Order: sequence, then C-alpha cells, then structure tokens
Amino acid sequence: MTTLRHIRLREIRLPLKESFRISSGVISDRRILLLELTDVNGVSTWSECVAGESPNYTPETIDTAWMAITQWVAPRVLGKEFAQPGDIHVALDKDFRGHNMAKAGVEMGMWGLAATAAGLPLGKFIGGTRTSIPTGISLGIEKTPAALVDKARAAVKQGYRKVKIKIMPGSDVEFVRAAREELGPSAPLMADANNAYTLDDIDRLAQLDTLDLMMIEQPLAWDDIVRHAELQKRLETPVCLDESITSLDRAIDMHTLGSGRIINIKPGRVGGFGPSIAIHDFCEQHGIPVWCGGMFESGIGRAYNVALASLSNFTKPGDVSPSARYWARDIVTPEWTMDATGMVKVPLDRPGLGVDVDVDRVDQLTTRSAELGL
Ligand code: OSB
Ligand code: MG
Repeated sequence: MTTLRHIRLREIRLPLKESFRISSGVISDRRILLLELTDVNGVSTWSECVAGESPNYTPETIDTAWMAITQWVAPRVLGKEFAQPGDIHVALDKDFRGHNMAKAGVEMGMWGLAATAAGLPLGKFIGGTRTSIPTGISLGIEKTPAALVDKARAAVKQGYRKVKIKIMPGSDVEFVRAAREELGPSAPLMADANNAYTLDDIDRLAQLDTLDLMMIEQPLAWDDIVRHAELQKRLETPVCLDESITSLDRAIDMHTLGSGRIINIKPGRVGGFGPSIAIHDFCEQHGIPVWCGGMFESGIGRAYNVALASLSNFTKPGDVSPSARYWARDIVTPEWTMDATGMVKVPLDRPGLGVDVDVDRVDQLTTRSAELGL
C-alpha cells in the first residue's frame, strides 16, 4: 500500500566528462530531472526522469516532462492509495496519451518507495535474481575510425562485455570494420543507428551484416515496426529495437511481424517498471533476449536500471556503465563501479535503491525546483 504525499522536482546540471554524438544529435551538459517522493508515512526516495534536452530520441524533453508531471501526472497520484506500484498505470493512462518518461519518473519512484517501505532491495522487490549485471559500453560517433578503435580497444581492456558503436551514414561500415579488424573475430561488437537509415540503404546495412555483430540497434525510423520486419528478413544479424518499443503491445507487434530478435528495454521509454516487467516477461516466454539500455542517467537512474536488469531474461549486457564513464563525480555514494570482468554488482545489502544521494551536492547543482502536494 503506497500513498504519495509530496513530490519535489528538481533540475540539475551535470556535465558529461566528454560530449557524445549519436546520429540525431550531440549531448554534453546533461540537464537531469530528479524527483524526491515522500509517502504519507514520511518514507521518501529519489527517482529520475530520463527525458533529454531536445526531442531527438523520443518526442519528450525535460521541459515537457516537467510540465506533464506538474499538470497531469502528480495530480493523478498524490493522495491516492495504490495497493501496488504497478496499479498507478490505471490512474496514469486513462485519457492521457504518451509522456512515458514523465509517467515513468513518478511510477519508478513508487516502486522505489514500496521497496524501501518493505525493507527490500529494489532488485529483489521486483523479483530479480541476478547478483551482478554484465555490462556494455556505448561509444559515440568519432571523427575517424582510428579514434573509435582507440576507444573500443580501451573498453575491451577495461572488461566491458559489449561494445556498442554509434553509426550514421558516412560513419558506419569503415568504422565498425576497423574495430572488428583491430579487436579480432571474438570481440563483442554491435552497432546503434538511432534511426539514421531507410530501406533504400539496404546495401550499406548488408555490409554491416558481414561483420559478425551481436545485433544492429534501431536502424530505421524511431516509430517503425513494419519496415524493420522487411529489413530483418534480409539480414542475418539480429535487429534490436529501442525507440520503436514504447509498450508491451509494440513488443508483441515486433514478435508477430518479425521486426527484430532482441529488445533494448529502457524503463523511461516504456512508462516505467510495470511495462518494463511486462515486456521482459513476454520476451522471456517467447525466447527473445533483452538488455537494459541507458540514457546517461545519474547514479539515481542507474540504481533503477541495475535493479531492473537483475531480472532473469536480461541475458545480454546492458548499457549500465559505471559512474566514472560519465561523470567527474556522481551524485550518489557509493558511486557505481564495474569490476575487471565487466560486471556491475546489484546492491542487495540494504533496502531501496542501494545508494545514498549526496543531497548537498544535488543542492549545489540544482537550477530549479518545485514542490507538488502538501
Ligand atoms: O540509443 O541507446 C541509445 C543515449 C541517449 C539516447 C539514446 C541512446 C543512448 C545511449 C547511451 O546509447 C547509453 C548509456 O547511457 O551509456
Ligand atoms: Mg539505442
């Protein structure tokens, strides 16, 4: 039973160690939306809304999410009693389309609160069984293949179990081939196009098919399911969908049409843990492996991703890199770390998120805040 009394929204600014280019834009200073949720018993926890600054990944941004949470999400949940965190979707989804990241910020906070109140680590609370998560790195688009190869070599040396190379037309086959040649036939490589291609590029994509990739992520349009099915028929490499999977129904569509063979689950993109677990369970029943994607979360969002990835069908390495990959200093203690074999530990030694938020530092980084509820 959880009843929310109060939500404090904050925006913080946290500079990435190095800027990151994907086919649809560049990210450098992250503007991050944090939520602090308090229930009627005074139990509180933090969560994160993963919307970015511009609508180049999904239609949402940090500014639309701020508005959506303030005007529509919070009023539907504050002061209302929910037997389970997943029940909040009944309130959130009635006559309220989209805004999945805004909904997820609050929905995931409810799971965090419920786990804290139950005295269980979040991963355990949702039924996770893994004690550590195999981890991959996502490498941005570099100016030259040589620059990419340097980064890929360093990543493999650090122990990463998957090296994801961002691609776009003009920075694709030559880059991925250079990494394959340098790192050898067994290196766990994949590519992520963030929607940079169309079916007219089939010849280019067929060249990637010769490079023994673990998967090719979201090559076609961000909301496409149908054309990916046509593409998957013509590629041996598994297609992995990211942007297109916004709900359980889209995962079912992918399976029905053969639009891909792997799903990258990002809880923010699908509206939170409830839909993430439903997609996970569906995929498990149908032999579709999943992995947890990343959105350059702070250590707070990362706690949720690590907990989610402890579910049994998260069999591929997740984009859950350690804090030091992104930030000079994270906003949680301890920071997230990865061991030399590419594993991130699931914190199972205490209730809730498993990390403490450095509130003084968050205060210093805060650029705006709002109080919702009593
Ligand atoms: O497509 O997976 C993506 C970051 C922002 C937007 C989209 C994506 C990404 C990443 C980053 O690949 C993964 C990470 O957080 O390490
Ligand atoms: Mg992606």
